[in-house]
Amino acid sequence: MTSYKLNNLNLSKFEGQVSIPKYNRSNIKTGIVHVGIGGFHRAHQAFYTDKLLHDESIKDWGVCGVALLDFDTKIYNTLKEQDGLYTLIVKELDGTLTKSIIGSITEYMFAPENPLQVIEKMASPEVKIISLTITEGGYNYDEATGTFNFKNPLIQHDLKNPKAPKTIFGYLTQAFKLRKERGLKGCTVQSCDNVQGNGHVTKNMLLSYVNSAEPELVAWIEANVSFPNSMVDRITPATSQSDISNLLESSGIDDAWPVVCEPFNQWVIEDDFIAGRPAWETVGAQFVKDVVPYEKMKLSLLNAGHSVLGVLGALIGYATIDEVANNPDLATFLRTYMDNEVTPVLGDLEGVDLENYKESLLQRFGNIYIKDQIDRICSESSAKFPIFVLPTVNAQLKQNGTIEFAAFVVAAWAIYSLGVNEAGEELVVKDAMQNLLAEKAKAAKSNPKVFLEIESVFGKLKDSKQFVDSYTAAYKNITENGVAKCVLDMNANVLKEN
Ligand code: CS2
Repeated sequence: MTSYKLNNLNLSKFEGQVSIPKYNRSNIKTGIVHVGIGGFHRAHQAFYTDKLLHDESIKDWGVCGVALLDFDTKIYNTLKEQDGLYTLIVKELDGTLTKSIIGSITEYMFAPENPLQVIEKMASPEVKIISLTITEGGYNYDEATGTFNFKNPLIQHDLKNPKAPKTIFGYLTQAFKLRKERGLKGCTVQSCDNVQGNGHVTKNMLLSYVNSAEPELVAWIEANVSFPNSMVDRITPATSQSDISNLLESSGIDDAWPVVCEPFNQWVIEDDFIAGRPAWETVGAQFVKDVVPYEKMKLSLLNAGHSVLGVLGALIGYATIDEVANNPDLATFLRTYMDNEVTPVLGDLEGVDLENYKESLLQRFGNIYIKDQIDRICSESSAKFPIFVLPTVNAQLKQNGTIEFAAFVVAAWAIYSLGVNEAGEELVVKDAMQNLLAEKAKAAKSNPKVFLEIESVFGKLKDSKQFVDSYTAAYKNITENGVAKCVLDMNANVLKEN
């Protein structure tokens, strides 16, 4: 099949092959600056916004995608070469691929190259929303102190170099400073990351930074910026080389970085947009008064479920999540964790069919076409465990509930952090705290508790005798018998108890 480079000029050539944006992209004004244009944003918010822009009357909600980190050069260059266009490939449950070219990213910027351009854009009056996918770790929250981490060298850099920042906090501060000086209105900062109370956390972290960098701006932000909480969901594995070549061969689309994802998508948002917002509810988003229960449910069941399968699966030697989820023993283990340890702390989830939700998660994890990489899931676990798993543990400990399965997973993570699986093969440990994790993991071999001393991850968990005992026993058990055998025994014990 003849293939063409994906860009504006060639767009119409793909019509008929895949769905393409039907709206006139050159007429769309930028209303949203989005920071973090990785796969997730492109499978989620940009996808919803693209659907919305198909209503020809909507012209104000184009997205300017900002690549924040040096490391993001490749995605920036790709979007630049492709005029912001990319292909979204949905891997349906029966293996069919539904492909659409997404057009909602109409501008793109590379912050390290031109920080002032990004600050100006964020301060521009037509921009009503600054949205973020900066990862769990990007919020710079210190679990040990419950406060903003001023020790982070990048934060220190931003405090010293306000006009050439490196973190989102430096950018937002400068943009709001300009808005204030120019007598402009404020806007909404919308976090789209997997963080409990992501809007609240964004606000608290930003205000801590501003209080130090530009104290006189605090009151202006409090009065002029809103921070809605939201729950975001769509499993988006890393794009593989074969995804790229299949697209080229099957549809003739030469796209350097398509995005692959599952069919399921959900976006639950608090309706708190100080400068207005797109009618995302017309394309499937839900606006609710209180998003907290939804977030809690998703983080502690879906994301924690991922971490459970990821860490256990990695040690056994699996490569993708579907392989682990389709192992009946591990699926039973996960389901028991969800039922016995997570469900009791979820509180009231009015209108949610929890049984159905848990069942559907196991199906989504088991989708054999998604091939979600365990390496992706286990990456940055030091930022994920405190959000996905440990709140459940702390809540269970408070109400004298069981924490045995969670303690087992934490023990597995300590062993995982040694960087070798049970077959002696090397694991790709990718984590901002990698060195410390490895150091503690080594020391944990003779004294497992040492791993729990990483306070910025575990907080005060090392002081809980119940947790430490359960974790230590699990650590010993895994080392002696291996994950698979332990899982089998734990499942059998649960059966006996019931
Ligand atoms: C995953 C998430 O990174 C992770 O550990 O759990 O990326 C997950 O796939 C998304 O949150 C799904 O909505």
